[in-house]
Amino acid sequence: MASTTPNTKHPKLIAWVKEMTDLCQPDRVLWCDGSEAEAETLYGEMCKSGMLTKLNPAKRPNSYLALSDASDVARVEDRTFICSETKEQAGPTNNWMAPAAMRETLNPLFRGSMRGRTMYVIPFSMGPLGSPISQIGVELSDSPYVVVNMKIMTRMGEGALKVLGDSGEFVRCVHTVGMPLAAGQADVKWPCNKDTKYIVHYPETREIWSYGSGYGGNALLGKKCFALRIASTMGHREGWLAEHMLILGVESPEGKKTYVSAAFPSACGKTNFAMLIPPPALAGTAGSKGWKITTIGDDIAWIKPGADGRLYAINPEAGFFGVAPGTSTRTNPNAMASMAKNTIFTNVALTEDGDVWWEDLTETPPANLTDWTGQAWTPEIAKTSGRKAAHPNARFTAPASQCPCLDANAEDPAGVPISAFIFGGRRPDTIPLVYQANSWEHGVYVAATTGSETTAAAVGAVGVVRRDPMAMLPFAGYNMGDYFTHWLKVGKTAGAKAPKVFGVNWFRKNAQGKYAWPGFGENMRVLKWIVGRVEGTTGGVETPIGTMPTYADLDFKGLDFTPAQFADVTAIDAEKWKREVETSGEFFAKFEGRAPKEFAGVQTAILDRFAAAVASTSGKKISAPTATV
Ligand code: SAT
Ligand code: MN
Repeated sequence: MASTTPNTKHPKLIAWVKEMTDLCQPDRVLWCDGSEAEAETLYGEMCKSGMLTKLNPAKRPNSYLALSDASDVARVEDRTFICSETKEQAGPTNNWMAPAAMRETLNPLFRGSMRGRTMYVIPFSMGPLGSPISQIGVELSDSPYVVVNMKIMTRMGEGALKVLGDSGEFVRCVHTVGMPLAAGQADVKWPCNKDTKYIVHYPETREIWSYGSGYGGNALLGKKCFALRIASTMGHREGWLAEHMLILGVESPEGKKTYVSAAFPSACGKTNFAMLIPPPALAGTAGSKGWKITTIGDDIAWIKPGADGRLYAINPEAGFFGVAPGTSTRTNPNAMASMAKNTIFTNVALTEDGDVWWEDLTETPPANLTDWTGQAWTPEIAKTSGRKAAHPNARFTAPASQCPCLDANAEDPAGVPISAFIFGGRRPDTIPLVYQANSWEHGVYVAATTGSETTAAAVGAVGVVRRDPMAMLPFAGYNMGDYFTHWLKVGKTAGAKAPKVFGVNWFRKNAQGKYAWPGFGENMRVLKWIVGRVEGTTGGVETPIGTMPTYADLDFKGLDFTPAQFADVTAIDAEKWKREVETSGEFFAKFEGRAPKEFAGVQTAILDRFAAAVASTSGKKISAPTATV
């Protein structure tokens, strides 16, 4: 149970908690042990205060619904700062303020910020307890919602303190909702500060200060703030990678396991890919063994060189903080099973029988719901007003241990060896279904040029490629130019043991403007080719952009997919690639000479190969590969 006395002897931790208590002035301080009893008590208190609604235990055992303030529903990138010593260290893609100036800004805000509230001391391990790749953090927060979410998302409590011991290093995380209560003042259901928000990182001192938001990545500081922004700077210094990547295992019918790690910008189906279910023809039937996908993580990977020179990855998280809308038994049965119980839902709709609902969970929406803003909702209301039942960024927080396809080695402190990196975005044209980079340098270039084409759903111009290198644009804790160079270095050190790198695109459209690839479970066919390339058992053809499969190289068993359709998803056009290289070059120019010079070499090689190919086909366009090498 949470206790008012420290459950540690760590002098620096105790002193820091005292210092923060003096600054934030909470009514009381509770040291969390991460026990079930502690969570029970907090859930009970939050149901009483109205912050949570307990769901029907017959439908959704031990699960809760939180509805946030309507202004506090997502990460706030414009309020996110990397306060390194110099602006150059943060680079052109991060907001920066000098550490001293930021401390002067934050100190008055944090002074007295927790009045009327409890400060919870939340020790946690990112990664399996005691793994050489794991790191310890301690979050101080005045939100009980943060405590119960951190219990699901991290290894939280006594175990983490034990690893920390009396003198271990830890990342200091302070979080306040920024809404102190005067004596006798009633609380609101979702406290936050509507006017002022700061998500601040000090890489040099490994500190995170978060003010004014109670939501997800702004408040669960182990996730994007620590596991990506701070950890990426640690990795830069120490020779490892903290990446916005899923990790999955591909098991062949013979039982051989290959691990791959993949990065996609948001809205590309990352969680679905991490939990992919192969189509029946590849999955095998009763009696015949087939291909199987197992999940290590769906969002973040920490990757370190092992003693044998290969790169080993762990998932620093212990749960999934996934987007609910669009998730269903059709798109992701494994995610649905993961959230069947012991789950916190945020900003989804409530059904009449005390369960949850969101857009596309079922084909036919229920007749009556309470929507995420707490108002009555019917399909008619949705039709006339366009009002959604769930917020588009509504989330489920579910324990990874409940995932039916969780990999047997998910808790292995040594991590799993990565054989391939995969990068993809939403590209209606230009980028083929899959291609393999020719070298590590070329692979890092593929990763660094990752991006999605903008759609009408986002503000700004439609149809331009928004670059999101390694899907890390909002998460790199230092200059992305240096980050690219670091990637080059890590692969160079691994040498021949470096993972192979692949670009993919599940979102290619045909001449009719329709998606040309079925996606979802069918992506297994691409994974099978990738594994074959890693093993050296599958063919491919060299093209100006790398090695691609021919129609015969992909396994289309059980799928009616014609060579003409294959041409739709694999054609590469010299003119479009010229533009692709140009716009990538414009993006790299933003880094003022800090983007690696190797990228220019890769670009020249691509253009040269296109020129040669066009010449050899007497001016005709290059089309889908037909012959294998
Ligand atoms: O809010 S989180 O950062 O945890 C999730 C996301 O936006 O990717
Ligand atoms: Mn993410």
